[in-house]
Amino acid sequence: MIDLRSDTVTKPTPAMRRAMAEAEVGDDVYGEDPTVYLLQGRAAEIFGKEAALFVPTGSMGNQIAVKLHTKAGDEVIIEERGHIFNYEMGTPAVVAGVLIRPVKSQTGSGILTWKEIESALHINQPYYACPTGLICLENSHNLAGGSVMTAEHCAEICDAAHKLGIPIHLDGARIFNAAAALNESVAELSKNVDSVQFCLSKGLGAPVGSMLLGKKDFIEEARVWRKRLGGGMRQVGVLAAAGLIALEETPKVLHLDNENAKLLAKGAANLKGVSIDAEKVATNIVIFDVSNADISASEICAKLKEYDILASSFGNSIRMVTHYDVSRKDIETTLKAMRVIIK
Ligand code: TLP
Repeated sequence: MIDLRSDTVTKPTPAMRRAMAEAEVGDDVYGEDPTVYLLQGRAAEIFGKEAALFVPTGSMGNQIAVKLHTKAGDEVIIEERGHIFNYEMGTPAVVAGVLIRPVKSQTGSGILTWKEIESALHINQPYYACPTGLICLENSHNLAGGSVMTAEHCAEICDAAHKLGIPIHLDGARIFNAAAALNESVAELSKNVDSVQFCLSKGLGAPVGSMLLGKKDFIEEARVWRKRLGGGMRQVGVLAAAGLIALEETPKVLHLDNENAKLLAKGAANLKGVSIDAEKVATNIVIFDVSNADISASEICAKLKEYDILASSFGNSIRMVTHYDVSRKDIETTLKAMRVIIK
């Protein structure tokens, strides 16, 4: 199988499996798991943040951040295709009692400008408007085709928001892919944000887990909310051990996933009825529109399956995500199959 549905499908590498087998563990709810502490310390060091917390999923990391930065009745500004808004099951409303104010990115890149954010803010408004409590950014931006935000752009938004007393949370599920594409450190890409979440279990290849980072007090509070939400895990060093390897080793090779995505996008762009601007594919996500093809997106995915290739369709679009377990040869095989299917 060539599984391009997501980078969440990677299997732990032999080195991860060995580390998991040998991990020193303790009860992390008692704060006694040495491997979790190592991972949290290392993540905080890499990101230049005061503290980090190991959480089971990216969604939990994001939602704890939304909860901690806001109060019920606040509004949260987010680009309209943002994951926190579209794919986290309404949790901001359920857990934090906040409203999402989705904002369209006029360029289509998914990367909001400060001007776009500013026009959606509610500050010092009459009593009937929901005050803006938080701005959420996403880098890379999943549904916008893995687009990236530069460190300068993020810093500009943070500066302007902070002047108004509004915090910023960064959903950096794939921030290491963005860092590889921009040739920038993840610390720079998240420098001025109040909190950042990144996933160990996506492009980095670990089987489970995400990290939430921020100030020490914020992370202590996050620890309470993790437990409240059922995310207090016990001898979880077995997972943190894989996470440590993912964090140290995988960023060195992520540029390959980005290059494979580019190759895939270029090949897809040449097919009749397929629309994608391959030049804009910067990281490991490739989303293309097939409305002008004589076969639907879901039919294309069903046919690809006959070639042992998995991809996801939504509406008239298909998403393919490259990762550790997909080689350049797999991309060539996929393009070959697509050339037969999309005539
Ligand atoms: N994204 C998944 C699906 O939920 C769509 C995927 O296959 O891409 N932020 C971003 C930007 C994400 O893409 C995801 C997962 C998350 C957060 C949530 O991470 P998990 O799945 O660990 O809760």
